[in-house]
Amino acid sequence: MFSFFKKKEEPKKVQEEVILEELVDENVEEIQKESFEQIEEVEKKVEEKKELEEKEIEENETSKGFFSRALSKTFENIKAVVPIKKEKIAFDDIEEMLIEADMEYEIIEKAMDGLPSEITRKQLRHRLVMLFEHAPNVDLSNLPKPFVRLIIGVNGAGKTTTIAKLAYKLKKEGHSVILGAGDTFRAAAIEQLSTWSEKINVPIIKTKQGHDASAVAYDTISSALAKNIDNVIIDTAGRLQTQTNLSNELKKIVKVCGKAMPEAPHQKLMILDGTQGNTAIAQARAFNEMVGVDGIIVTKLDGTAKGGALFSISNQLELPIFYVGVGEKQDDLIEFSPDNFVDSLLDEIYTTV
Ligand SMILES: Nc1nc2c(ncn2[C@@H]2O[C@H](COP(=O)(O)OP(=O)(O)OP(=O)(O)O)[C@@H](O)[C@H]2O)c(=O)[nH]1
Ligand SMILES: [Mg+2]
Repeated sequence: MFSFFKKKEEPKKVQEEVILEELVDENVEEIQKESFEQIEEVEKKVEEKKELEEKEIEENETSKGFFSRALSKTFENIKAVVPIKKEKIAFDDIEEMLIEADMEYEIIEKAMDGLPSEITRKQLRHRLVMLFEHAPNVDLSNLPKPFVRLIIGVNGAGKTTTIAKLAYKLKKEGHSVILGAGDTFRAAAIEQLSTWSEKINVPIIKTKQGHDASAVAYDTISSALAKNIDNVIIDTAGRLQTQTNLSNELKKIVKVCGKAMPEAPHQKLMILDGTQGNTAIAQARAFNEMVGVDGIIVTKLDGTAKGGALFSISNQLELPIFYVGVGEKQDDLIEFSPDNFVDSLLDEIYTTV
């Protein structure tokens, strides 16, 4: 009997133990699986964060690299004043360097007020970045559709070329674009933009020379609304028979844009020729009085030693610089970052980072 019970009991106990063990195993497995998944999740997040940080560093380095290559003429002049990189640089040398780069004296005085006789990178960086306090204030996540940009500026500043570069950039980023050939004053202007539109494969709305520019603006916005296009970029004439004519035409275009779409144009962008240095400021003021300017694009920085004018342009006009043009090709447009611009300049003269 005893043995019978014992015999019967034993397998039961074993069975229970097995079940218990299995249960424990399953639980452990479950817990292990869950914690593995959690670890994997955390590891994935860390990896993603690392990738993002690396991308950001890479982008900053690329942007800094662009500035130093594009502004090589400006930087050469600066290096003539401070040929050897140092940890601290004399006040007078910094002043001379900024004059060489075509920064206006008034701005230099303002930027350097109260700095010691030997200036560190950190001290100078803070003052220079401050000059660009009119940072772009656009909520990129919530743009109206289409987002309408009106491009204005004197003739030869680089309007048409910049429109092509901007359209190409937006397209590369996955946005749709339509161009409006609003410079109806010259036949060549319409042709120039048409050629670009074919080259970068972006649609264009145009009319004949001498026709109403504001009608082109209206049609371009209407077409974008009908076709669900993200961006409208409208070219304008840089010169008409008189300044009053130009002013009236621009005002009319702005008004008619608003009729095609409330709030349009969303950005009136002034194109300034960087080789003109500080004289471009007077032009911008004139256009600002005509129709109001929301931001600046400075072109032709590749061919000038006057890169320091960027400080004066932004500071005097109290406007943000959105992009800079650094060549004649569709790729030669850099998004302007005050931090990267100032850092690439300081990299040329300071040993410290
Ligand atoms: N090196 C250089 N040349 C540029 C840049 N941007 C424009 N250009 C050149 O400057 C010249 C004038 O440019 P456009 O785009 O025609 O200027 P615009 O303001 O449209 O001129 P109008 O139509 O006459 O009012 C052209 O030869 C362009 O190739 C730039 O960033 N760098
Ligand atoms: Mg043009």
